[in-house]
Amino acid sequence: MKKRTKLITTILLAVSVNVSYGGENCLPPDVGSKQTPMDVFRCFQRVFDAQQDKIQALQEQIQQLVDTKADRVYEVIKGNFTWHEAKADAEKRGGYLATITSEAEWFFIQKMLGDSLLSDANIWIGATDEKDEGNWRWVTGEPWGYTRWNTSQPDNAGNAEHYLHIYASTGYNWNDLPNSYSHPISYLLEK
Ligand SMILES: [Ca+2]
Ligand SMILES: [Ca+2]
Repeated sequence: MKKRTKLITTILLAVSVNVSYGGENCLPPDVGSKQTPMDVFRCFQRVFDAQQDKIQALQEQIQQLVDTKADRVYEVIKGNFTWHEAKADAEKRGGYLATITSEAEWFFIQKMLGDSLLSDANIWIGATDEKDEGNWRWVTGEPWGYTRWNTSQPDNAGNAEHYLHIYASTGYNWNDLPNSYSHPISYLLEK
């Protein structure tokens, strides 16, 4: 139970910094402004409602994360792997290539790993469309839904990019790559 409470606290801390005020400007009306106090009130109400929706969605994600992954740990395994080598190595260690199935899980991973994740430019994670082009699947069979694709990705370049990796220089967005790549690629282990 203690572990769960710690997990929930950590995730809440991680997501709280990402909840913003929805980008709407609700400044009080200036003299001569056409904006009335009621306009300002309605603006704040919209911001509040949007926040509530976002917070509720994150709470649901956190609950799902706790229900399904309360005892999981994540670790960056440094090296120079092909995607299939990384998958086999993760299984040999009793885990699997990490599956990131919600925003809450991604925030948690970032919070948990910090610099050890940030320092690696390329990290394999556990999804592929090798069996059916464009039909991405997690290695665990978890439902495919949450994504962090970088702009214009996945592009299946050379008709050979079927493996998912996190690319640090794009703000940790996702890209598809071929199984074997010219730069060293570590991987994210989940177990
Ligand atoms: Ca592909
Ligand atoms: Ca690509």
